[in-house]
Amino acid sequence: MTSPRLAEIFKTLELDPALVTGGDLSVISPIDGTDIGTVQRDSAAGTDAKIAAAVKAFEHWRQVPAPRRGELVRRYGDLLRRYKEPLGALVTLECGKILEEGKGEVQEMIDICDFAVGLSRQLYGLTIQSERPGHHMRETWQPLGPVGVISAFNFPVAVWAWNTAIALVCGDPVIWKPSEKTPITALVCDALLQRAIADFGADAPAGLSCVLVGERDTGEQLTGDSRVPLISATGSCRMGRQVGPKVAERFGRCLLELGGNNAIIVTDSADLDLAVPAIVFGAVGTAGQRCTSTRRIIVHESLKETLVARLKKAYAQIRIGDPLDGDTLVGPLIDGAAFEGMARAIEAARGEGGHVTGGERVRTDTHPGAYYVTPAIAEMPEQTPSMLEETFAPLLYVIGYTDLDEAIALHNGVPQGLSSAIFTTDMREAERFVSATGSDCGIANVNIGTSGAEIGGAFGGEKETGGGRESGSDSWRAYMRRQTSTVNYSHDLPLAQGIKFDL
Ligand code: UN1
Repeated sequence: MTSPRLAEIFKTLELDPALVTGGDLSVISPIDGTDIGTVQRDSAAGTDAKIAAAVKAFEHWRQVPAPRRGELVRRYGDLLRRYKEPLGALVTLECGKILEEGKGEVQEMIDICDFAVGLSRQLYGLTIQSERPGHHMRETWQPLGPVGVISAFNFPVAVWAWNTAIALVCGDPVIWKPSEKTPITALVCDALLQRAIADFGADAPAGLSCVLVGERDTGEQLTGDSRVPLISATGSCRMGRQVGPKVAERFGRCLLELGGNNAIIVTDSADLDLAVPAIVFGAVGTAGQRCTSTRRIIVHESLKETLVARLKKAYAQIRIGDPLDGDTLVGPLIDGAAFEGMARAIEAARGEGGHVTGGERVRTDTHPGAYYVTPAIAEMPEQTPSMLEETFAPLLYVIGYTDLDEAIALHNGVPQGLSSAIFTTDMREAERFVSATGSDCGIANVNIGTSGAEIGGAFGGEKETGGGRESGSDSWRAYMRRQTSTVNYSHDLPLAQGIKFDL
């Protein structure tokens, strides 16, 4: 391991540095573009063996009572509470989000563990009235089997935890293929879970959790394996387009959480003291690299000039720099490709008649190997073709509107459907936005921004976002199989629908 910061984090976590030394995949910190460690890729045979171990673990785990399974998740949550600081710092070191957000992610892990512990006593099914005398119908939710989790660099730990805490209480082992850009946080989260598993005793087999380190071919092997009944994948629409059909081909289940193109409508009655900070956090938080980041503002023409002026003033105060420094609000982009994507989108916006401010690369003298940018605002003449795409960077488009129907049509006029918000003090406008004729997204907020969802709700979106729901509410159902049972406790065999079949 080459990074003293990483060495210190490993020491605090009481983990073996061998985990990140001597492997064949080097990990680059986006903070300064340097190597922080190396991890070992899994071979195809190694991947196969890990999937087999998960299948074996399932045979036992599915028989452990759900509240007892919850006990394992509770212990894991305790470990996360203890190690929130170093784990948060590791998230920052490996993916570049600011420390506050790194710790926030660990907090999300803790919260979902708490949620899952409660859930472990609430995996309720229905009882149903039978049309036949002496019969009883019920629905039972049974464990499903090993769950494959594919996660992205931008939420390197929380998204896995949403899946894992729920899957574990549902009776399912988890096989995790993290982004190749953030394998260290994955190995560390797994090592801590293995610690909880070891302390738990014989009820929890080691194969309950594993990490597959690798690139696209490893992901393909996982998605193509029919021993894995559910693939929960977070990433780009392009990735989802490959994963979805591959899993469907073998009649597996997919939970897709793909790209967003999240907008905020700012109406003429909006409280700008709320709207401005919400937009700034949504657009520049995590350097615009959340799937829920605010990408488009649709503002009433009467407020457009005022809003843009206030946004520019706020943008001028944003402190861009080392995400480990407590003062920083915006850290680096993940890599050079992300910067090029942003530069291309800005060029396209200009070509479409947009007026763009920001978007320059900074700190090249002190951090030549890293990609720090000033967040950009693009005032657009209309909703142009380049606005229909998700650019994973702090680039915010602004367009005007005159009536709410038009604003909602613009809002919904993109292929993605993850998160959305309206800022208004008019209850008719607010209710319209969250009605059947309002936002078409999985998340529709009033007077709060598009990002920073709580774990208690179901998280996910419509259209090209993929339709999956993770995290809270009744998302757990995706991790179990529904079984309908009709039990005859009479001495006769009446058939349904009154059919007579006398022998
Ligand atoms: C993601 O970007 O993949 O709403 C997930 C949020 C977070 C989740 C984002 N709780 O910003």
